[in-house]
Amino acid sequence: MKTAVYPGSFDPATYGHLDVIQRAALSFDRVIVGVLHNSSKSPLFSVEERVNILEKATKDIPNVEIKAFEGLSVNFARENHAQVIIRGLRAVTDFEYELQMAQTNRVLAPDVDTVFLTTSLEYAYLSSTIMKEVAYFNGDLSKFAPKEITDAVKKKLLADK
Ligand code: COD
Repeated sequence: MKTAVYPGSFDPATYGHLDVIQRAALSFDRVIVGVLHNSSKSPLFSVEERVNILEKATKDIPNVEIKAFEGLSVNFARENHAQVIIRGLRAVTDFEYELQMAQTNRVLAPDVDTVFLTTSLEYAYLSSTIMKEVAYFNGDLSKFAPKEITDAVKKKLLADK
């Protein structure tokens, strides 16, 4: 069985992330999305909220599971018997960081490979950070993520204003 993990912050998930998940699910028997619980960062959404958001958004894809994880992505991959780490690539700006991370992961775990899925053109500009920035100024988020997610982002960001 070919298993892939797709680790990330997903704070929160966007159409860009969901597109990568859908496409990975076509190529692997099992895709486990790993939501990083990083106690040194203060994300907008708690890890439980980020997991919940992704579970709802991927409920119709039978071979996708969502799990929280702490620590190294390669350990998360090994714990889940995954042969592959999926990462998304948007632009050259992603490439340097992603290459360094893939190479480091290969040194740490030669049995786990990284597979890059290039962004779909319509989501090439999109990130969770961009979505939160537009939400903060009460802009239209409909192109960035499903309504359930964009409503949750606005609720969080506009409640404190
Ligand atoms: N289109 C395509 N791909 C996209 C898009 C888009 N619009 N938006 C985001 N992506 C991709 C990103 O390029 C990334 O590959 C993935 O989706 C997740 O994105 P984010 O921003 O939610 O998550 P990141 O990049 O902050 O996640 C970083 C990790 C949590 C994976 C990383 O910090 C990590 O592995 N941490 C654990 C410690 C570790 O193992 N470090 C590596 C050793 S150096």
